[in-house]
Amino acid sequence: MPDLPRNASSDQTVREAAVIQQELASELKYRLARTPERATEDDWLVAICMVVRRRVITALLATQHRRQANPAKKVYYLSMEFLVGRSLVSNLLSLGMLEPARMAMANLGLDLERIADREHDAALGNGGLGRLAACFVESLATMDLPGMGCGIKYDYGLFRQEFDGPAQVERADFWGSDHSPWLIERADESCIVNLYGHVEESHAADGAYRPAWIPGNTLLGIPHDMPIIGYGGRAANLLRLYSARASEVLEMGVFNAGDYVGAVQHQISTETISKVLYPSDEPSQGRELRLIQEYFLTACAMNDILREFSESGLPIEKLHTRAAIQLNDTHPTLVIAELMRLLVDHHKLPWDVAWSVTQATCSYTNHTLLPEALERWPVDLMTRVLPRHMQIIYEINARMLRMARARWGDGDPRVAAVSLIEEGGTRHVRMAHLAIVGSHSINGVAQLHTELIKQSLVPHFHELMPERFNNKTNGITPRRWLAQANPPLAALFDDTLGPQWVVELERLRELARHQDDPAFIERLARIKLANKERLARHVHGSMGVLLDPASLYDVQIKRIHEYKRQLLHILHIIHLYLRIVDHGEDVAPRTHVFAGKAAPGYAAAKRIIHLIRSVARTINGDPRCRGRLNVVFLPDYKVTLAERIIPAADVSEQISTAGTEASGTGNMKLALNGALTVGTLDGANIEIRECVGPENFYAFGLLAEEVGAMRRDGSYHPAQYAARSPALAEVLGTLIDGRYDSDREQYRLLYDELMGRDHYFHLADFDAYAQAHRTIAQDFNDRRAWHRKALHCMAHLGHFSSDRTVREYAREIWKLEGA
Ligand code: 26Q
Repeated sequence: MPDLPRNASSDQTVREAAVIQQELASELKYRLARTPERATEDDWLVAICMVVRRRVITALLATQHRRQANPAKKVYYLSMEFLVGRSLVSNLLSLGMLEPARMAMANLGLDLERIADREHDAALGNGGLGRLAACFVESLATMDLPGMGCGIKYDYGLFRQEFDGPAQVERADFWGSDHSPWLIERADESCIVNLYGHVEESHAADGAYRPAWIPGNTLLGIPHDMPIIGYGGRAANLLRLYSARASEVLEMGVFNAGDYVGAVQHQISTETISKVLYPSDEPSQGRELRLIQEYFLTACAMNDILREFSESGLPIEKLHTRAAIQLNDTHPTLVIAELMRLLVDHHKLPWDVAWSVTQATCSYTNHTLLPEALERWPVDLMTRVLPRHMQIIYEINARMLRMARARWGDGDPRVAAVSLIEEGGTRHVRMAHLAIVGSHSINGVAQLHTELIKQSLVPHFHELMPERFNNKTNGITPRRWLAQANPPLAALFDDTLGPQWVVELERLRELARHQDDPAFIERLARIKLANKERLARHVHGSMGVLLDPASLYDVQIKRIHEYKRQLLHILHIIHLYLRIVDHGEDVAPRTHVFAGKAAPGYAAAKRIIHLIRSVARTINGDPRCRGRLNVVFLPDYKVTLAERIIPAADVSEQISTAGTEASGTGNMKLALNGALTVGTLDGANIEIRECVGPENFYAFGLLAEEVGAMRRDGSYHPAQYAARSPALAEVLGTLIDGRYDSDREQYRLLYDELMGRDHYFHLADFDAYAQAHRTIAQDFNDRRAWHRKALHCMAHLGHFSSDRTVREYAREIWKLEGA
């Protein structure tokens, strides 16, 4: 059974395999000083990565050389997160080297799959936002568009998840980036980053205000480049990740003052800046280190952007003709103040000119509607860490408020609503407001989300500047999420459509012609079964749990968050369980697969994991459920685990409370791999449903509008739903009867929240959700009709390629040539 995609084997493959084999031997000998007899799998991993790295670098230099001859506008994608995952297989795939590499390894008596499985994931992101950034840089390279991702080289990625019984335990994820074969240190392009200190007021001879920022602390940003090779190997871009290092200049000063211990101390504290990725939902307000990380990224990236621009010889007023800066959420928003500072203080541009250049260069993507997730920084903190930037933010605000007053009148409440400063108690800087006023484009990530930004999140900004708001529905790269993750399905697509679908996903439309071909449907069914068997082997090997590949695999994999409603899913599983054990009913065999991490400080999310794992233990240990109901929570969800689970899914759970999930991208990955979706009309689910047709999408639940109305008028009373639905009442009762945990009070808080406030409307949607699942169970009985639906879905999902998304950004926001 193939685990990885296969390119056709030919004489050429044999020749290339021979070359690779020779290079492998050379790497092993001269880089690692090892003989093949003594080499470990990790040695071979290094050797094969080095062989691939040579070709990656060749492609990179060729791309840079070609572009130097013809300079064009370039996008800088600024993101605190790039959730890249592994790179060996994706690079092999892009370079068309998979088959020869496999053959070379086999000739040496080695298994490429086994070796590749030893690579550590680069987990430099939390979830959707970080993975989107990784898909975008891949699409940019594949489409040969000039672009660079700018991020942080964290020493520790997102924590590893382990379990102590049902409870999540976090472990540090040290991913060994200092020895990564995919990173090239560029110490020669290091930059200085200043922090703290004060602003000295002074005036130029002409009376112009010329402030000088006297920093209190200085550190170095060291770039590390990860080449991102486009599919087909024709172009490569860079993902540039900065690490922080103590600046020797400053250290010397401290030494001279005789404070030896202080100097060493200083080194420790500056180097913590790129030490660890913050888990989202961690209370970040007032976390000085996070603010410094955000500024560190911003300052390093801005330094590179201006250095590259200076090579054009153009005047700085033309920056926006050569550079587009995309802000991935508000996390890099300080770039607006930083660019203003550099243009006004260093390049001596008049404020208005500097402001026009900044706005024309920057654009902002919003990824969340949850009010508690909007970034705000205490003014005191910002003043202490970045005194000159705070002054600039005040000036931006003063000018914007003048405009708002001119428009609405002095006392109008809308004026205070758009202010960059939130008053009352401790004052805060509203980063989304800064991002909005400093950008020429503000986009949401799905149609509904963009509408909600305009109507509910920042309606007054929309009123002031409607032309800046636009939608860019998310997408995913079909290379990683189909060609790489699901080789058997990709092979079927190759056989049916030719190879071009990988870069033109809309070509999947032609699959629809095979909907009524029983032999084709049968092939699809077999592929799904093989993928389910493969996942079952993995689960058995890693957790010792046996799954039944003939059962329906119902999958919910994503961060654990109340709004994503894993709780609704587990309540429904309890309902199925009670139907079996208390009512003696027969239910169609099902396997429920969960995976996902809870932020370490998010107690409610941790309780949900605890409940799922306890219910799983109860159900899996109950002989009455054998062969009918199975529940697993797989530990340590990450890109690599997603690649394993997604091809094996029959049903994709996308059940967030309507109006809360900005887009979702797992919904796209699962559907593209032939899972049918049970989902609310939320985020990109709505657009997926439009594409695949309502008869191929199990929609249920309240609409965003209905949820919004009930929230506003306070008309939601969850206990009433429990009173009206015996099935629901029964399920809820088991949360506090000691069935899943010997401590009856273990899930009391959860129960009280559901019956009392139920902020995410679980109870309101429960019956509709259970009904949708009854339909699914019936439909799954007719296996041929089921796979026909799955095929119809896949055929109509071409729209959700990140190539399409990136092309829209490139044409409509970044204005890149050749997009
Ligand atoms: C902020 C401050 C301090 C520490 C962490 C953070 C932080 C980090 C990550 C806040 C939010 C995030 C991540 C947000 C995210 O992943 N949003 C998701 O973005 C996807 C891509 O657009 C969407 O598909 C999802 O709907 C959205 O939830």
